[in-house]
Formats: sequence, C-alpha cells, structure tokens
Amino acid sequence: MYGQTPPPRRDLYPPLEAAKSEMLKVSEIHTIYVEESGNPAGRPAVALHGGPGGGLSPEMRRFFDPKRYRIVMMDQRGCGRSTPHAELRENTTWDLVADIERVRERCGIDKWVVFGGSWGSTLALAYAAKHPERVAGLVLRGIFMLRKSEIDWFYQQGASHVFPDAFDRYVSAIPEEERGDLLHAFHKRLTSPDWETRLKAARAWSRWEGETISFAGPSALPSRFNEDRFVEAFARIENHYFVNNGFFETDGWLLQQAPRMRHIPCRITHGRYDMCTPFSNAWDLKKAWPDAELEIIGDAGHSSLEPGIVDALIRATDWMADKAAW
Ligand code: STX
Repeated sequence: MYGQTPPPRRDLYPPLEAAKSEMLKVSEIHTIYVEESGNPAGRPAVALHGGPGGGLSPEMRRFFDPKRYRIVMMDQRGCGRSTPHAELRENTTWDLVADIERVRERCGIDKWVVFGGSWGSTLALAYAAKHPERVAGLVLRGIFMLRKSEIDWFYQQGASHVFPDAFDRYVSAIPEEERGDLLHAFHKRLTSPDWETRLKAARAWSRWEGETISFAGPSALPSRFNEDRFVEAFARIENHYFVNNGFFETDGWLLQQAPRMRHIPCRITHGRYDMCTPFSNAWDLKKAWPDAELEIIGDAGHSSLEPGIVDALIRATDWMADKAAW
C-alpha cells in the first residue's frame, strides 16, 4: 500500500550479564550450569537453547526486557558449561524436562514463560505437554518436532537440493557406500572410541547445520561452528537424540499433545526459508493448535538472529509479559 511505511523492526535488548549462576547436580553423572539475569522481581521466563547440545549464547538473554523479566537459562546436559562434556549417558528428552522442573523449584517459581527455538521449541513443547500448569505462555521459533520426515529432510534428502555445495561437504566425511543412511553412518563415527574419528565427523555434521542456518547461506556460518569443543557436544548430542527419535513414544507425539496445551498462550515465529526445520512444521503445529498465533517471516531462514525473527520474538516476549496466563 502506497504511503504506508511498515514500523521499524525491533532489535535485541542491550547486552546483559548473568547476575548469578551456579552448577546444579542433577544426576549421578551430570551437573548443569544455571544462571539468572534481568529483574529478580520480574515475570519469570526460562529460555531453552537449541541443538540439542548447542549450549547457551549470551544473545539469548537479549530477547527479554530486563526490567520486566527474571530470565533463567541453563546449559542442557553435556553441553556449554555443563559437565561431563558431550556425555550421552542419562541424556534424554525426559531427563532434560526433569532438569527444567528441578531448576524451576530451586528458583521458587510457580509458573513461567517458556521460550525456545529449534530444539528449544521441541523441548518447550515436551515440557508444556508434561507440566502444562507450570507454563504461563510459550514463545517458539523455528518449530522442530523431531518427526522422521523432519530428520530425513535435513540429514538425508531435502535441504540437500537447496544447499548442494554445503551438502557435499557434509557427506564427504562418510564413504560413498554408507551414504544411504547418513544418520547412522555419522552415529557410528560420533560414538567411536577414536578421538580423531569423532572429531572429523563432528566437524562435518555441525558445519552442515551452521552453513544452512541463515538466509545468507554458508558465508554466514556462526564462528562457534569452527570450535572443536562446541562441535563435539553439538554433533554427538544431536545425533544421539535423533537416532533415538527424540525419545518420543510415537512419531508425531508432540503434535498429538496439542489439544492438552491449547489453553496456554502460544506465539510461533518461523522463517519462510528455514532449511533446517522447514516452515511446514510450524504450519502443522498451527493446524493442530488453532489458538496458537503464527507469524511467518518472509525474508528469514532458521537462525534466531535473522532481523525479522528478532523483531517478532521481541514483540512476542513483550506481549507475554502482560498477557501470559500468570
Ligand atoms: N537442530 C536445530 C537446532 O536446534 C536440528 C539448532 N540449530 N542450531 C542451533 O540449534 C544453535 C544455534 C543453538 C547451535
């Protein structure tokens, strides 16, 4: 429409430090890093990172108004500052859901807004399905429900047609005769006792995701995808969850839970050109959950830092501060 300028896109809130942090023992094996920032008297929110195995990044705090929110975040088992690093034992979706509850209780929080993108959206939905009474609202981005079709799209065939250059780099870590099942070919190498073998596979696996995450393509590879410590946890933990179908009872389990969660205010943001988790995921969730609000970003891929995604997520967390089911 002529003469109408769209409002400027919202940007992240200013950089914010953690006000306090601790290492919380959650099992015989695992200890996780937990931190808080923002206003201790504000509305509580928990931000769940992606991967699984991606760990926290400091930008995640900046999706919340620090005056209005008490922001809680944790490195999930085996990644970030949590120990032991890249550990796969006692590391399942339901272990992570239980950890979120442990953290909530430890913080003395009754209900909170749950924020998550990509695997963070998977975990947010799994948590909301198990503990709907604890969720005041959901802010989700880049919907990922870990169905077989979603894994196949990204790790075997689908995104390969849009990023054949990056895909060739990904499959180069696997001999040709094993490329019919890349998920399991990588699994064998990522769980090898040989460190060199694990690392070579982890670099290729992670690079594929880093090169396809942004609308700008392979040149926008985020720097941590070049770090050995990051890629080992990211690749091993992701692959472990995916060969186990996310530890869900059935394919599509999360979608089937939508009716139980429909009273929870839910805002979904998804990039039209998301190649990691295609937009059809968000569309399927919206169809199963008509009361959820879906915002399609026409010029964005998967990354949480695409300008249109940042804008929509900031508007969503601002909205939730007042309008969630507190
Ligand atoms: N994994 C998608 C995901 O959750 C299939 C994800 N992708 N990249 C990330 O998370 C980080 C940016 C957190 C590394």
